[in-house]
Amino acid sequence: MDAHQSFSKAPRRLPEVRLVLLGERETGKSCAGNAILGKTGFFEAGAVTEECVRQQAEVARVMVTVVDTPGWEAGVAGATPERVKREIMCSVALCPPGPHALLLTLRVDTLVRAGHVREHLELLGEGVWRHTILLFTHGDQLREGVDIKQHVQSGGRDLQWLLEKCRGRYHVIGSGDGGGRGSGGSAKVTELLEKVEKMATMNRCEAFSYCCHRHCLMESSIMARERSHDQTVT
Ligand SMILES: Nc1nc2c(ncn2[C@@H]2O[C@H](COP(=O)(O)OP(=O)(O)O)[C@@H](O)[C@H]2O)c(=O)[nH]1
Ligand SMILES: [Mg+2]
Repeated sequence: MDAHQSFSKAPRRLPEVRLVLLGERETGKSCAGNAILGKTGFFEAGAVTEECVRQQAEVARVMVTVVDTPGWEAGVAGATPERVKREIMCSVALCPPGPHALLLTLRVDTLVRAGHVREHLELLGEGVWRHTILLFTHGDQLREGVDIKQHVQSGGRDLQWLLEKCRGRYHVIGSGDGGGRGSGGSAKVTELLEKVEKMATMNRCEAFSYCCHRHCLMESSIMARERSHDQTVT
């Protein structure tokens, strides 16, 4: 049986699935978004994502919405431009009433810095962790003989901290996963959607909406301020 069909036969609580991809630049957010939606070209991979982009597709007879976001730079704390921070804060407003899951992309071949991740993720509030799944990307780059479970278990303190914050939720994806780069990979997407459903059940199917409203209000007040500033200077 096709993996997507088996997902469609599983007990379903969510009539649709809404996801937001967050992470450092070049961790593979846009690629992962394409893999989830089953086609390359939904999101522009390999180029800097300047603004949030929302795309939708039916996956296993469920409408899946994915919001791709600009990533933050690896490096010094506090160096992320306000523009990127604003995009992160408003990403959740692009899939009202809020995403079921935030997928935090982490490359398997790069050291994780929890403080840096936290600085950006908690722009959405401390409640963000309840809805976050660690999405390991570049799964094809795992060291030979090491599977994702071993990679996670042998990860350093920063990774363990993130894992604990996400109550052990993680998934791995790599080139070839998803309909875009080969049909054999769709099982990985199916598994991911099942994990999202499971987490949503734990969250009583409540979307990540509280912060969404708070930050939408914040955003509209920023925009209003900018507009009034424009009017003042012209
Ligand atoms: N080998 C490998 N390369 C990947 C994978 N995912 C993304 N890439 C490459 O990593 C680069 C950045 O990917 P992209 O999705 O644009 O990252 P983003 O900046 O986080 O959106 C691109 O050149 C992709 O082709 C993966 O799973 N495996
Ligand atoms: Mg991108």
